[in-house]
Amino acid sequence: MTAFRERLKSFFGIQGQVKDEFFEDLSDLLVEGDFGAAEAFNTVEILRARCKKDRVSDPEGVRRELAVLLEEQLLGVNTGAAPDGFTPGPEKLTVILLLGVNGVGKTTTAAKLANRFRERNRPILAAADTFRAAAIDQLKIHGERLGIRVVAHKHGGDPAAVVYDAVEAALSGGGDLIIADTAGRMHTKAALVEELKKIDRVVELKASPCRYIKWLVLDATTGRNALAQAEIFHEAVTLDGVLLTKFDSTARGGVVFSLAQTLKLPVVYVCDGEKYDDIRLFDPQDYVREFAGLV
Ligand SMILES: Nc1nc2c(ncn2[C@@H]2O[C@H](COP(=O)(O)OP(=O)(O)O)[C@@H](O)[C@H]2O)c(=O)[nH]1
Ligand SMILES: [Mg+2]
Repeated sequence: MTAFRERLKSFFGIQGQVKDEFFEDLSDLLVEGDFGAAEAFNTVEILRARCKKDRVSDPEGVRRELAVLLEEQLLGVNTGAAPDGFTPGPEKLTVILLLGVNGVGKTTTAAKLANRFRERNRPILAAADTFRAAAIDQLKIHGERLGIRVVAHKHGGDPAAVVYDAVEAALSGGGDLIIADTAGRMHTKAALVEELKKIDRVVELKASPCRYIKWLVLDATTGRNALAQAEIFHEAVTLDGVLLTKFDSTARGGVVFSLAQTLKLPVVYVCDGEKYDDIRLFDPQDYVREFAGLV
């Protein structure tokens, strides 16, 4: 359990009746847990009103009300957002684009997803991060270990061309799911948008009708910075969801509520380690119970 969770747990562990400053302290604590100031304030105001209405005045009762409230916030945007494999429908293919800044865990997560989805699908990994030579090799190594096909070009090549070849490989019988690792460079938003527009065009022309998904990978340990990244990417390319990585480390986790409240973005998976199995579907109820120290 992280130090933050310990704090939250002991905060609710005190005896006696809650007063106004209890709610103020709670608001500060949520901010420490990576809630934004505005989201923490709003959440605590609603909580205070509910506790008054329901005549809840003990810390344990407030904690339970908080859990209900947080769960509602997540359930509002997380309903049915998390698939675990794709059943073939009218679409020939599913194309998943993994976006995100350097080092958040895109390549690792691409391998984890491919490994996980192969129970229901025939995945192909596309090395569309052609910007870093190491990324291509890294993905190839995962592919070899897992026995999953990797479509790759040379370092410096065109990412859209890699996706093109991956789609071709899939449509000629090699698979039904493409997981594309991208460079997701953010140094200029215009460059990112341009690169992705080209990939969009390839997917639309070549793979259609397909299920086309854009997931942003965020490092949970970066706290509020993760939200800033999500804002930029979402505005640039309209995301379908978020994957949180490195939840095994010091992540406090409040950013998930900001993603839901301010961007209406669901979290689909949480990764908590470097092994292939260290990925699980995001479960709003479990997440809140963990966050609020109820487990
Ligand atoms: N502890 C931990 N490390 C992770 C996790 N996901 C990725 N990593 C590590 O983070 C580092 C960067 O990952 P990588 O996939 O190369 O990131 P990329 O630059 O976004 O492709 C590597 O050392 C990974 O092993 C996770 O869930 N937990
Ligand atoms: Mg990478």
